[in-house]
Amino acid sequence: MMRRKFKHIVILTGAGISAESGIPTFRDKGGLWEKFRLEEVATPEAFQKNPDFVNEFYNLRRKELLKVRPNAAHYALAKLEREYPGKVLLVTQNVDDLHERAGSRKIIHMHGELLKVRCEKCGYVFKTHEEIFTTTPCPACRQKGGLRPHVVWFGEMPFQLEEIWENLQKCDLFLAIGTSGTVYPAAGFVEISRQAGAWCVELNLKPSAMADLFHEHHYGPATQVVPAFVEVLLESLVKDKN
Ligand code: BJW
Repeated sequence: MMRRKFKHIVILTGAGISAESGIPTFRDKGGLWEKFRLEEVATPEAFQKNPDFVNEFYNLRRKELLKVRPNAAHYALAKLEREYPGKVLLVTQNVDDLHERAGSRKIIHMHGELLKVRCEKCGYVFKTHEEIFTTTPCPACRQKGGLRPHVVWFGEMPFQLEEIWENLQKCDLFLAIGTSGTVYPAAGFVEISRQAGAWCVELNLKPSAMADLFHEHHYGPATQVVPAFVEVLLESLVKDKN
């Protein structure tokens, strides 16, 4: 790895970082898109056409999320945020809360959060561990039929993009972890940060669709490659001091 002290790190994570916690990815063998057609569960049109089916998909995943735990990769990134003297921003495409449970605090959920629900009638967003149905009233406006998962479907605008862009323009180290590099705008983050002069590193089980754009690659399970990479980053600080 290029040994230097970075001032501003942006980390993008995808489903691969949570795979070893027991949450299926989307596009791998055995992934969610093998069992569900994405057009039937991850678009606003699908929700409009069949809200009960889409709610059931998310109710099921919400229930499964409550059974799993963060893994060594989530903990390593939380340690990096705590111990690294520069700015560390975590941008996740994941809707799970495993980064938070591991201790990460500066985090943007660009594709939303599974444990949050939004009312389309009044805009109220709230946390819940419960199932939601078309018959569930909104706790704020009491209307029925307006609740939906607070996630970003295809064709919808990801959250906090402006803040992400600003950080990508300024960062000097960009890490992409466990993401296939096939869903935009996240897949394009490596190009933006690279053009801004950042050193770009991919950590994944195998090369992603964007692999050629990274300066450095570490392939293997996230629970192994992420903690090892974080240790090297933190050790380089100790060496600098001596
Ligand atoms: C491991 C591992 C282990 C496994 N250790 N690694 C043409 C060009 C450009 C854009 C478009 C286009 N046509 C359409 C679009 C737009 C569209 C898009 O990108 N479509 C593509 C399919 C082409 N994008 C959108 O619609 C987005 N919105 C948008 O563009 O708004 C307009 C806009 C305009 C201008 C500027 C900016 C915006 C919204 C995208 C929403 C995505 N939503 C989902 C569902 C979220 C809710 C839910 O969870 O149900 O988000 S889809 C799904 O894919 C989910 C994920 O966050 C996302 C990315 O998946 P991810 O995380 O990469 O997972 P996988 O499964 O693909 O990969 C796993 C990886 O892990 C693999 O590489 C494995 O090797 C690895 N792995 N085990 C380490 N143990």
